[in-house]
Amino acid sequence: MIKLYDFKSSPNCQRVKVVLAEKNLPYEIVPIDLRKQEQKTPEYLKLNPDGKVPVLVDDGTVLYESCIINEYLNEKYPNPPLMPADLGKRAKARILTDYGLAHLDGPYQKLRVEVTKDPKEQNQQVIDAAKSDLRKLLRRLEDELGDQPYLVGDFSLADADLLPRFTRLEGFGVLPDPSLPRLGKYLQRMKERPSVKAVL
Ligand SMILES: N[C@@H](CCC(=O)N[C@@H](CS)C(=O)NCC(=O)O)C(=O)O
Repeated sequence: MIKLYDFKSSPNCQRVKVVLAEKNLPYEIVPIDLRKQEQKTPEYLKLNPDGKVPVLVDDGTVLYESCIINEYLNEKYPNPPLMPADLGKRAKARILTDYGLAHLDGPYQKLRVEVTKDPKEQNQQVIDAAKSDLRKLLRRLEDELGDQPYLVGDFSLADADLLPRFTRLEGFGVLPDPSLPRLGKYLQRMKERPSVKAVL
């Protein structure tokens, strides 16, 4: 059976659990407590030399890097398919995933660091600037979404991969926002999917 080395609230683990649920794949969870540094033990480092969760083990194949794990799951277990048949759209799903993760990461990390400080030490100017930068960057995803239900039409790996980022943006008060109405509705739609409900 598939094994997932998991820390419950980890966003990187959540995107893999969404895909496992979408594919209806049974799996065993091996809890790794990040607070106890269980991800840095010599045994764990043999699975993932980066010392991070998630790790997925399937038929003796050991994998890390959550988005790459999701690509593997989609290729090994093709039903239901979570990438468009059209190669151009597939590439687009990857472009949007990269945009939502890498391009948003600067202001996202600034905001995350600031809002997780003791409230007395938070700098409101830094928070406001990061939120404003994020909303500007999110405009591109708002436009890409257009009138489609999901980022490239049907639900895909792009949606699963970006879900944890969107839920955290909601938690940090970036979303919903009147300037991004489609993304607001999209996030609600995502949260109604059984796979997402199971993970959140
Ligand atoms: N790029 C990796 C990042 C994994 C990652 O940063 N995991 C975090 C939890 S969300 C972690 O294990 N942090 C503990 C540490 O760095 O010691 C992926 O997508 O899987």
